[in-house]
Amino acid sequence: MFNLESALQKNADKRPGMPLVMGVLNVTPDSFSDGGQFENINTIEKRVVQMLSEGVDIIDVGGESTRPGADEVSVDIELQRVIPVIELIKQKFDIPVSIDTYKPEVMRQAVQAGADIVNDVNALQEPGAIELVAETKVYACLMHKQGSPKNMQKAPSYQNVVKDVAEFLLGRVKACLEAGIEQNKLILDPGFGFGKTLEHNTALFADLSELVETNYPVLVGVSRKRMIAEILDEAPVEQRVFGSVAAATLAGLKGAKIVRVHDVGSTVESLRVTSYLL
Ligand code: 8Y7
Repeated sequence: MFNLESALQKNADKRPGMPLVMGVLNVTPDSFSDGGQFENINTIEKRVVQMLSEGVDIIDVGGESTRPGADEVSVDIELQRVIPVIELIKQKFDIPVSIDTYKPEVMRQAVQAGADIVNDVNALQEPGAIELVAETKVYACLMHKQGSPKNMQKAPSYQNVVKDVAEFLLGRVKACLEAGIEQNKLILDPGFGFGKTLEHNTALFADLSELVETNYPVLVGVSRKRMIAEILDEAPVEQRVFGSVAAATLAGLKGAKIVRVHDVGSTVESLRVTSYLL
């Protein structure tokens, strides 16, 4: 069984102050950065082997794109995409898997197939999601978002984005604890780019300590996102690697315990050098 605390401890011994690297494995035909590359299971397996060789710590399997403007997919299609992939990873490799979904039925079958972490951009708000995590005792990443992927970038607005996000996440923590989820099973994530302008994202990054100081492990996902493009004068997706690596490295320095990235090898290199010279 995967134990996040000992993984974090082992990592802290090896690379002090540096986060675990969660590698994105999209199993969707419409993912903006890996679109259409993973049509068959052999291609997926190759990608997993590559991420492992590059030093990935957790593999995040997702079957429904949550990028801004994306369409929703049915439970059946999502299951058809992700379950064989989780089974394959768990049979062939020794690596923790997270399932990127907000749907309780997908969570249930993914956990049955061996998933160790539920990565929910909806913070377990779907009816049945909290209960599922409480019963199965898996880890859960609670992410903040405003709106839904279809409309969230239209007009994001906050009183005080840092306070609003922290308040929301701590409210979800309370609901999780009341439902019987153990405290050490929770991970918090401000949800960069999910109903946030560049200003909002910048404020959340600047005050990441607000979440880090809760003592829950913080996950940061900024890889290849629009905020990187905006900082880099509208860089297209293939030109966001160095910016993404820089942001993930800084997130680690600011106390993030997990970074979710597409470019595992370059991120791991940056983190290794940074932690060595720190
Ligand atoms: C995040 C995420 C995405 C994130 C967590 C993308 C599934 C969009 N972003 N999960 N998922 N945090 N926990 O650009 O920031 O990768 S999808």
